[in-house]
Amino acid sequence: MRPSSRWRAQVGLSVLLAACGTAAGRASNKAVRSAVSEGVKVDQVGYLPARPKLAMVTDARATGAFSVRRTRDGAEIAGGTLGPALADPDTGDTVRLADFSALTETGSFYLDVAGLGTSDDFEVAPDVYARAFLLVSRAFYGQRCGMAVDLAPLHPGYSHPACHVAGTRNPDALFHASAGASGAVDGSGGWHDAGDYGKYVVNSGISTGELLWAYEAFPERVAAANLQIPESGNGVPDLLDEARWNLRWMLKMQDADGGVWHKLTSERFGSFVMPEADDGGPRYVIGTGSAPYKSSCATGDFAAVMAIAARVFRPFDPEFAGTVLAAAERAWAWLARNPSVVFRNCCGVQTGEYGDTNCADEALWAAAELFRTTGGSQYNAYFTSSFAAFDPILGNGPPSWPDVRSLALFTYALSRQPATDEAVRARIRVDAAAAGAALVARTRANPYRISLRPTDYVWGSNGVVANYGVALALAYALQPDPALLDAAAENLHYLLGRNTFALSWVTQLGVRPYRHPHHRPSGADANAEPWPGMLSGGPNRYGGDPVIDAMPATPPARRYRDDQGSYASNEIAINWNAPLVFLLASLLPDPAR
Ligand code: 9MR
Ligand code: 9MR
Ligand code: ZN
Repeated sequence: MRPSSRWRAQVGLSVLLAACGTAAGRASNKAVRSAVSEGVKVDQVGYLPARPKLAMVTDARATGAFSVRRTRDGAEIAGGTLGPALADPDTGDTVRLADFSALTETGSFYLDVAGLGTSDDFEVAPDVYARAFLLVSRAFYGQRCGMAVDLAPLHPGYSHPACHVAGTRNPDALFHASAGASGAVDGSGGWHDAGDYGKYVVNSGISTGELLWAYEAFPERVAAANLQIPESGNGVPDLLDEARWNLRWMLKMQDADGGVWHKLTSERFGSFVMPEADDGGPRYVIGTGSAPYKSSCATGDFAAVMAIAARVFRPFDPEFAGTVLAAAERAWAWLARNPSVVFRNCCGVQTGEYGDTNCADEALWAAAELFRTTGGSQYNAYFTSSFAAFDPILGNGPPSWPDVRSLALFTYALSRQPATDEAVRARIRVDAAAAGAALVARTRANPYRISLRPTDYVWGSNGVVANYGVALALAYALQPDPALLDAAAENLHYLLGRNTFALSWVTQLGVRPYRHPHHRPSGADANAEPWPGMLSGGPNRYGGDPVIDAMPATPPARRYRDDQGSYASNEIAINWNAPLVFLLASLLPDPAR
C-alpha cells in the first residue's frame, strides 16, 4: 500500500467547506458546519428509519444540547439533550448518549453537539446497509486462491493472477511428513484464511457455514444482491456461488477414509508479497504427525458445513447437493470412529494452529446439521442424547471457531424435520429466549451498547461482536421480539464507527475507515487504500504481537492499533467477515415482490 493522505484530504475538504460557508455575501442561510469532533461517535454508514438511533459523546466540553442536521443544507431536523455521563471501564471513556431515535426522515445527516462540534455524516434509509453487505460479502471473492481475482470495475486495481496453482512458485500442494504420506495432491482453490495465505478447514467451516446460513435465513434478501463476481448471472444466488468456491476446496481436503485434513499451509509464513509471489516455501497438506493424521474438529466442521450445503444447494445444483451430502456422511462415519483426535502443530510447522482441544461441539453441530438435512434417526439420537452437556445455548458466549455448540443448538431448534424431538426443541427455545433477554439487558447496560463482556476483548474481538449480532438475530428468528434485533443492530453500530476510536472497522466503508490491516495483498499492492470490505480483528487485551505488546497499559477496549504489524489486533479473517455478512443480512429490507 502506498502512503496516502485520503483521511487528511477529507478532513481538509470539510475545513475548506466550512470556510466557504463563512464567506461574506453567501446567499443561502445554510448553517455553518462546525468542525468534526472524534468525541462524537456515530455509525458512519447509518441507521434504519424504524430502529433506535444512538450516538456516543465522550468529550467533556459538550454542554448538553445537540441537534441533528441535514448534510445538504445544515437544516436542523431534530434535537435533544445528552444523557447522563456514564463511566465505561472497558474503554476508560466517559460516555453520554445522544438519542435521536425520533428521527425517521431518510437522507444524509450529522449531529451538531453544543460546545464540541459535529459528527461524521451518516445515512438514514431502509436499505442503509446494502452497500456494506455488498462489500463485506465481496471480500470473500478477494480472498480466493487458485484463480485470477479482479475487483474491477467496482474497485479497479485490486487484482492478482492465479496463485498457488501449477506453474506458480508454490502450488497446492504436497503431502507433509506430518500427514503420513508423500507426493503431490490437488489442494487448489478455496479462500486464503486471513492476512496470511494459509487455508485451514476448522476456520473455513464456521465461515462457510455462517455464509450459507445467511442465505438460508434471509433467502430473498441475499439472492437480490449482485455481488459482481465471475459467476454473477448464472442463476444461482451470488453468495452461494461464493460459498461453493470454498466448498469445492474443502471437498479436496477429505481423505479417502472420510477423515478431513486440518490445514494446507507452508511451514512458515511468507513475507508481505502478493499471493502469486508467496515466498513461504512449499505448501503442504498437514497432518497431526501420527495415525489417523486427520483431525476430529476439522472432520466435524466439514460434516456440518457439507450437510448445510446439501440443503441449500438442492434446488440450484442437485448433483452438487448429492456430492456434499455423501461427503458429509463419510466424514460423520470417520468421526464416529475417531471422536477426539486433536490437532497440534508438529514437525517444523509454524503457521496458524487452530488447535481446538475439544471436538465434541463440532460433532454435535455435525449431527444437528445432518439431522436437519436428512431427518436421519442416528443423527437425531446422537443430538438428543448429547446436547444437554452443551446447554444452555450461548452459555459460553457466542459462536466462534473453537466453540460451535450454539450453532448446533440453533439449527436443531430451526429444524423442520418431522422427527424433531419437540421437548428438546422447546428446551432450546426457552434457553434461547432467556439468553437473548440477558444479552439485551447487558447490551443496554453497556455505555457503548455492545454485548461484549470485559473478557471478550480477545484476538478477533470484532468477530465476537459480529457473532453476538448473529446470536441475537437467531434468537429473534426463534422469537420475534424487536429488542433482540435492536441489540443486534447496536453491535453493528460499534463496528461501523460508534466506538472509542470513532473508526469504521471495515476497510473502505464509512468516512473514517481503518487503513492498515495485517493483510498481505493490501500491504504488497500499489493501491493507496487496503482491499475493501474487510473487518479488522479489533481490540485484544491479551496481546500477542510486537505492536500492541509495546503499548503502555490501556483499558481492554483500547488495546488496538491501526498498524499493519499488529496481527493480534488488526488482521482480517474470513471467520470475522462471515458473521458480519449474516448480521448485515439480518438488517436488510425484504425486496419488493
Ligand atoms: O502474518 C501472520 C498472521 O497471519 C498470523 O495471524 C500471525 C500469528 O500466527 O503471524 C503472522 O506472521 C508473523 C509471524 O508469526 C512472526 N513473524 C512476523 C509475521 C508477520 O509478518
Ligand atoms: O483467530 C485466531 C485466534 O482465535 C487465535 O487466538 C490466534 C492465535 O492462535 O490465531 C487466530 O487465527 C489466525 C490463524 O492462526 C492464522 N491465520 C490468521 C488468523 C487470524 O489472525
Ligand atoms: Zn493462493
